[in-house]
Amino acid sequence: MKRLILAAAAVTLVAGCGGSSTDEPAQDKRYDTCGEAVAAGLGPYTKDEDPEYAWYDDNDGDGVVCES
Ligand SMILES: [Ca+2]
Repeated sequence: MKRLILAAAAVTLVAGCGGSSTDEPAQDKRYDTCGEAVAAGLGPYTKDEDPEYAWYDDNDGDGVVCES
């Protein structure tokens, strides 16, 4: 009987540690080009604000990608 209790405690511990991690900032799906991202309803991404900014080329250098 004691062994059963230990097993139950172990399961509880594992379940407690397996919670969803919401610490990481959620990022949008990555596409090859801004055109695809915009077509998917994503963007725009701002420099120093959105991690997705680094994925795309800021051709006009205004600190925003996937503007349209
Ligand atoms: Ca831009």
